[in-house]
Amino acid sequence: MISTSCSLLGCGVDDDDRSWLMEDYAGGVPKWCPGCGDHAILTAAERLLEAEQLPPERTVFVSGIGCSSRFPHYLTTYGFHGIHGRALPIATGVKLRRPDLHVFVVMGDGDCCSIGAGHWIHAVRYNMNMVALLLDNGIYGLTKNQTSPTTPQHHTSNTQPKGSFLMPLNPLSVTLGVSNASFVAQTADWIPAHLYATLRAAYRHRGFSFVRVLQRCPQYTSDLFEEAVRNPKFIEMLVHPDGIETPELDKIYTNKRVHDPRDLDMGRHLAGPADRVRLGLFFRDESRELYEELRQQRVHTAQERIARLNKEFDKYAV
Ligand SMILES: Cc1ncc(C[n+]2csc(CCOP(=O)(O)OP(=O)(O)O)c2C)c(N)n1
Ligand code: SF4
Ligand SMILES: [Mg+2]
Repeated sequence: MISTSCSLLGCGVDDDDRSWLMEDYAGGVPKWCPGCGDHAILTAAERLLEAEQLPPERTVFVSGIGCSSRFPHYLTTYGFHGIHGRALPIATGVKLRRPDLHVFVVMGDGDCCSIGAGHWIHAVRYNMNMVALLLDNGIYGLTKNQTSPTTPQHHTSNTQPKGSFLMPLNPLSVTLGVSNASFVAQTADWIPAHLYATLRAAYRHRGFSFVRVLQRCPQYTSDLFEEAVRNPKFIEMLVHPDGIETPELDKIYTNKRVHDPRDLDMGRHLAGPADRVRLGLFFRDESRELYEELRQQRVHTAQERIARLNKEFDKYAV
């Protein structure tokens, strides 16, 4: 941190006097495997925090359980390492009570699309102003190699050693199918410029921003994105002046498709099966209603909160 302010401790220095560097947001040393895509996603998040100058004490990262869900430990913002599959209801509660906070949710594919699937659908429908990141490595990483809903068909794992029986669930199509969806994007951990631009667009969107990040897990699904990592021809960038633009990548990723993110039907079509990986903004609509505005609640003062707590405790006093 550059300046000397200390408004948290009540020294009376304005928040405006403070400024933050990327390293101010760095928490514990990540324990992820070498080459894990989560490292790059964490770096992109730190870049965003610095660029947007988000005060750590007004920013919350909420997660469930999984390798990806260790995210809050590695940041100095507030964090809530929650329960498997329950990151979204926790974040919903935080945002409803404290709409002034910047809320980010980090989930794995097991966390979001399996045990947390019910919460995911309703969080999209609630459309609260927060960023939800699905770090999709197509496997349960933390528990060491079990099939998840996004595991490709025939991929072998500890739970399905003869190969996954089912077609994988498509997180983009699911999200785009929920009423009140307002921002749906896809990016990849190995393309830092696109990853950062996507996080920035998601943060700036007014509403629930769902970002699926294709995340490499060299430990259990090392072949999952290999073709797309090695050969940019396997990637198609969705581009539009109102979408996610990365001109610095133009010479590398030459497959481009103009897609107006207001076109939901086309967004759904593009999210469907394809012979290449599509990255970019599939849909955005800022006019959709936010649940926290429909349910606007007054923020209580510290004294009021203490009084309410004491009243509650008094009920159980012997
Ligand atoms: C209620 C409950 N069920 C199961 C588990 C065991 N568990 C912990 S993490 C996890 C899956 C993690 O996979 P994913 O969400 O894809 O995250 P990743 O580790 O791949 O980042 C499971 C099944 C648990 N902690 N709690
Ligand atoms: S098991 Fe996979 S997802 Fe977990 S830290 Fe290692 S590489 Fe990353
Ligand atoms: Mg996973």
